[in-house]
Amino acid sequence: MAMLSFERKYRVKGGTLIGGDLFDFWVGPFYVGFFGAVTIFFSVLGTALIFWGAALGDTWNPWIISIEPPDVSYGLGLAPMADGGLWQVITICAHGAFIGWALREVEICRKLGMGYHVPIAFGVAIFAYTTLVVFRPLLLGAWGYGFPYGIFSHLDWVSTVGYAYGNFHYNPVHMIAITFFFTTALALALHGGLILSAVNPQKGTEVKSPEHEDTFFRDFIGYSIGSLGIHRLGLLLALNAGFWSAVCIVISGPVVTGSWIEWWEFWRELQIWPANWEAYR
Ligand code: UQ1
Repeated sequence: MAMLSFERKYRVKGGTLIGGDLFDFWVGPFYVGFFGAVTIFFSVLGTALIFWGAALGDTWNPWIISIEPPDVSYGLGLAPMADGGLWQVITICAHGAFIGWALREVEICRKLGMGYHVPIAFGVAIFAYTTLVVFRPLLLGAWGYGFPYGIFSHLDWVSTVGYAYGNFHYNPVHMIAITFFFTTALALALHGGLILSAVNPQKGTEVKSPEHEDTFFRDFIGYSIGSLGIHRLGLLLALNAGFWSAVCIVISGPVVTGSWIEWWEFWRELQIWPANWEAYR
């Protein structure tokens, strides 16, 4: 069905979670809904507060502007606006905008009678952000453990926190997260390459079928996961990348203190090694 006639068919009232028919309309191609209004409200307010914070700072260089969280001495209390309070309100606005965006996706899924896979996937990204700026600061007892909102400043935060635990690459859950990121890239490269090789052929040659795609991988590695399976695998890999990223940082400090390098001493300390191990050399 042509896109425009399909849209005419599906653009009907209903499926909203909140607000009834009040926000149930489109602006040009964009569905609005109650959560579209929520997202616009928090995005505009949050962006304005970032400009306020930038005006209080000493640079307009977009690379250097930074909205800093409060000092850890404020603990879990509210800080004055110019001393980390802006960061706290901007964090609330970010959550309002992100969660509004996710629920707007849910309403669109409901209108179309589709599954909630896309908002659930986006929810995992929100969860990773919330872990950094809410869950971990709560567990450590101060909002000052959140990361600053700036281009270079957040990179410096990642570097400093990484080295505060010796060397973050020795964090085993960080290893798991990285492995999922790399495997996601491998899966998307294989999938994107396979689809283009089959359905975007040279001029004058025929488009190939899913049987060609399956056969390529059966000939190559003796197994094809299938055209539905590859998308299940891709979603699984990508969600795990975000999830284990959140886990690897939330355990750094709240669960494991000190160095991730020394953490591996547990292996030497296991009571499975013979006392006279040197005799075996
Ligand atoms: C695959 O087997 C498959 O099924 C035909 C795809 O669907 C189009 C793919 O995109 C890819 C990449 C594979 C190969 C993947 C594995 C895990 C064997």
